[in-house]
Amino acid sequence: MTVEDCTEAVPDALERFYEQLQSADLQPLWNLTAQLLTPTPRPRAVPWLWSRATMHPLARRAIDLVPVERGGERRVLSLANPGLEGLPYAAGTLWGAIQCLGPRESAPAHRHSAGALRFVLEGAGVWTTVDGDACDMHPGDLILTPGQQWHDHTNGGDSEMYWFDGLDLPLVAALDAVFFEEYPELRQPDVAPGEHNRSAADFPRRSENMVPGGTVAALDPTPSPLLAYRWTDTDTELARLQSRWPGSAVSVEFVNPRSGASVLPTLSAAMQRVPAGVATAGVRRTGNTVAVVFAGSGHSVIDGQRFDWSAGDMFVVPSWSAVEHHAADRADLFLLRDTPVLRALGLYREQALEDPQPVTGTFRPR
Ligand code: 1HN
Repeated sequence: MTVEDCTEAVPDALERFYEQLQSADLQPLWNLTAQLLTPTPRPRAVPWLWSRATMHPLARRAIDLVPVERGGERRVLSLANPGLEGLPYAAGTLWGAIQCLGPRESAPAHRHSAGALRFVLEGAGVWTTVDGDACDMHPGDLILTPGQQWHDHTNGGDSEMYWFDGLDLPLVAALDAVFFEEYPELRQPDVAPGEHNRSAADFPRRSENMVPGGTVAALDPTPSPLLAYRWTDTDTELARLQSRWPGSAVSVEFVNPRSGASVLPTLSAAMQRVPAGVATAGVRRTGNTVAVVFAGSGHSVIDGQRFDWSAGDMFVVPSWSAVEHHAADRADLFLLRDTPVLRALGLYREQALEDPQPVTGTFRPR
């Protein structure tokens, strides 16, 4: 065999070997290392924004066109991150959506292993019944429907109601732990007919239901027994923090009053208030964030791209993206995160950015 024969034989042999690996359902790590072991997280989800101006008329149209009934269960438009190639997920681990109910409609009772929360955007007269406790919903309220608890939504009034749904469904699906069940009837009975918001009676102290953002240390595999966090309390607490640190952004995290942990084992929920003309310090953190603009206007810079926003807009900050929020008018941002999961698994990291990010482009919403 000549030298030439040998060098020709080797590529052939290697090619044949790779074919054999493929037919044996084996893959060689030496060709995958750079793609699998990235120096820092490379989420497939991209920074993205859904404007109220686009979403609201489509949700409104769905009220006319699509009934809420068994099978479909909910009138929900999911935030589908374009980086996730058609999946109905806001980010790799988080579901985000706008849900609406027309006058006198009910969304049927069911339960699932995925944990959910609702942040109310606009409307009146709706309540969500959670394991028999009817929780009234007003704009700015946070309502929990923890995993495996029966829940249905009822609009007892004459106006349309719109809220944000946040769930850990993509994470639960990735863990192959999805369970779903319909309740035998359309609505569950109230445990105490006519008496709403029973969970609040046991936990009346605001100071135990919300804490300054970034101070939660506890982890708890059980969800909060308090099911509704009221905007009036959130607003009061933000105003109190703001008077202590005038001219700075402040935030509260909603907590489980029994343990001081995040509201759900998988999800944290917080509200950040940024005064007019103020910007938050730049940061990267592991884990995904879905932000819902409750009030005000401004812009966020995410990995150098500028995202302008105003009330009712929703946007995603994927894991390890650099982010800072700038308020034009005083802004209140509701923030949903998967932080408790990262912390429980020893994967949580954050890194303060030394300088404001240079802006290299502006996002144009569809
Ligand atoms: C769900 O049960 C609700 O109960 C909303 O309102 C959104 C998204 C995925 C799976 C279940 C609800 C949902 C959901």
